[in-house]
Amino acid sequence: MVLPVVHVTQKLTSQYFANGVRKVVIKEVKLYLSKVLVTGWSGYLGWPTTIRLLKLGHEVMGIDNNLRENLVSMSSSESATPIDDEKTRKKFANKLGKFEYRRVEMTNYYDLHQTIESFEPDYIIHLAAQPSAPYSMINNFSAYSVTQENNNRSTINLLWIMKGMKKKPVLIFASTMGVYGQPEYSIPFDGMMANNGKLEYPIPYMAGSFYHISKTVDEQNIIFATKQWGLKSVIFRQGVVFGLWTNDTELMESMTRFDFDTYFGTALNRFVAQAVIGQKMTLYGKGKQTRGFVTLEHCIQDLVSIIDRNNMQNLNPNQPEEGKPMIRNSVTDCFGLDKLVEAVMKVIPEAEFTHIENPRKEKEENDLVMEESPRPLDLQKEISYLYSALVPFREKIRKYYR
Ligand code: USQ
Repeated sequence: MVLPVVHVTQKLTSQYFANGVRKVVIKEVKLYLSKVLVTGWSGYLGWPTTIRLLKLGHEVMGIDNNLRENLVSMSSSESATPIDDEKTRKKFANKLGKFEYRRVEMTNYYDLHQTIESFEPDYIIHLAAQPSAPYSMINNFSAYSVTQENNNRSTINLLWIMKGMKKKPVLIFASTMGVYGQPEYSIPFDGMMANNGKLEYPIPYMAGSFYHISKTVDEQNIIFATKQWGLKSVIFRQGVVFGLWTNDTELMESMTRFDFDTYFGTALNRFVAQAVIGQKMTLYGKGKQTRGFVTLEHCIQDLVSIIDRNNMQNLNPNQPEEGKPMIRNSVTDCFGLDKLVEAVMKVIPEAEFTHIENPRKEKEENDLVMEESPRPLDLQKEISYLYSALVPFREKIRKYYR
């Protein structure tokens, strides 16, 4: 297997204590460092992913067009957490490593092409998209121009650019568990369906919104182009991401964004934001829908583990081969929405909820079973961290609900 991109030799110091004697051992190790292009770097996932990559020694270029920020403000809301401007974030990022950012409109093929050619990434983590299912269901403009056209054009531009590159980067595409819909069968680890014992076909797509359909089309285009042109790609299907805590929280002077509004706030994040201001948590329908949820930390770990080969003796099972698209789920555990509300009420006893008529057309009740086992999670600890992190921004959240 052809491996690394950049070799760096580092000296490691280990300490042993024997009979009270302290020994220092200097060890030579090789680190495999990469150049990573993060699209959507200034978003909820993009910023903590950028930080983690820099901390691990990778070089990062971030691109963004501020779509999320603009759409949230057009929805009369804003991030509950303060977001530093690009220059301030860059200054902070540069304390950790080599980081550059550019304002790039990914639907503009020429600009995107120039940016990628000049940076020559080894990996592209593609997070930039209109990410909201309810936003995509407002009208024909939100469904098509802002969601499907924007998301699909950006991804197809990336694929054609990659096709023409001599040294082809690996594409890591942020997709969604929503492409499965609410299936009755258990979801396989690699998202593929057996054909005569061979895992070959993606399991049927049953997306439940124009947004989720945009991800379905993106996936199909990636699978097709990967096979046709011998590209390397990983389709990364994440559950509903929640929380504000990551392993880098102590280090981060600059917080990531946190949306809580009807369109861009996702379930558990909204519930905690509502509890912070004494607003009843809005449980849609009976609250018996089950979804895959993933903590912010797990999601970043999963994304970065595709790139990071340093802890795996270079045998990272996440490395895709040419022409063979790889599918990965990113989930901590599956929960019914009512269970999440109960968990919030355990942490914040004064929190209340109300059932409201479901504005979405979805199964009232479903089980969701993943073939991979759930990861250890202290849900109450996550909720309680999130609650304390949001308390200072109470007024901003209250303003939205007024
Ligand atoms: N829900 C409520 N109350 C609320 C908000 C949502 O009960 O106030 C319910 C919804 O009815 C739904 C569930 O919570 O059954 C999840 O809704 P959501 O808004 O948290 O998440 P969703 O629309 O599915 O989309 C989010 C992200 C999207 C990502 C997706 C992963 O916006 O970018 O792709 O989660 S997944 O859901 O696994 O497809």
